[in-house]
Amino acid sequence: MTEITSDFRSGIVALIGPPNAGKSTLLNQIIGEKVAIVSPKPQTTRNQITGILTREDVQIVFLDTPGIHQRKGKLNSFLLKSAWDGLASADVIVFLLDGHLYLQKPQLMERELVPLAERLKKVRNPLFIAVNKVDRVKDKKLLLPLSARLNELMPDVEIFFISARNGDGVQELLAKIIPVLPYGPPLYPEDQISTLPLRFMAAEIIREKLFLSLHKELPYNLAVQVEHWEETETLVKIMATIYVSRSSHKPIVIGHRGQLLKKVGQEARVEIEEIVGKKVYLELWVKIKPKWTENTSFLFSLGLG
Ligand SMILES: Nc1nc2c(ncn2[C@@H]2O[C@H](COP(=O)(O)OP(=O)(O)OP(=O)(O)O)[C@@H](O)[C@H]2O)c(=O)[nH]1
Ligand SMILES: [Mg+2]
Repeated sequence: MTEITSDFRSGIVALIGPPNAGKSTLLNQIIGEKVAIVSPKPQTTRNQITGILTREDVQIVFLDTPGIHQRKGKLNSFLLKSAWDGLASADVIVFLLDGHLYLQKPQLMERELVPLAERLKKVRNPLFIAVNKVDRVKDKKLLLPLSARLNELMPDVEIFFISARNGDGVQELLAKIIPVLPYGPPLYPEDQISTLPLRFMAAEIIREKLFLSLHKELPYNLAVQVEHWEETETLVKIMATIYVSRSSHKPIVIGHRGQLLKKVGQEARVEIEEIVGKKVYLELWVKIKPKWTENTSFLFSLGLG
């Protein structure tokens, strides 16, 4: 057990930024384990995801949030609320953005950054900017105009250049965050890495495998819920439902002769076994739930809103 001294610090750090910036990847990199699902598609994260880092001198609860975007609809507005709510409770905010993408698409940078910077300027919490994916930028000098623009938009905010994927610059960022956190005892046991229930983690892993296997609008129109969880000493039996919004989506999710669903189930099972530390029997069902993305009570049941 870590000995708690009076100079122990503990606090909450929110990771916020546009979709696909690498927030969940950064969380996993910092925690050293996969607590958040990741995919190349934007809007992978839907709920606030926590990851807890405990060291000799500090405990940080990181809040990974859904990417900030400008899309319409109830699901999207719930996602935005969840992202901005993350800020209210945070001691420190890390604003993460995809540096490589903005080098390719300067107009997108203006479109995404300007409204976000305006909003972030109004929050009082200490703020850091992390320009991510610098592993994809061979000539680092190319990043200078981006940092100049960020300086213009958010003067006095320190900028870090990081790679959430390989960890470059991440310890330097942490070293700046820690002294800003308040003194206080740890809130969670030192071996706990998230506050999320295993049932939720399992549903997320299934959703990640679906995100990776499906394309176009389909991933955005599905939700996963664990309906049944039965545990013995050596085995966990899980039954989960994949909800799709249209009848035409159901056969796509199931795949030819059930191949896609089978693959998703196998991939998810292996990872769920890792987190529960037991053998897993996983059963997946696909159900049609028209317009679920606009259904408030269903969104609540997914932990949104
Ligand atoms: N090359 C490179 N790719 C990265 C890095 N960080 C994240 N990625 C990739 O970028 C994609 C998006 O990463 P996520 O971590 O899911 O991004 P996010 O900000 O959580 O996205 P949302 O949850 O959709 O808002 C994934 O394909 C990651 O593998 C990085 O430092 N370098
Ligand atoms: Mg994410």
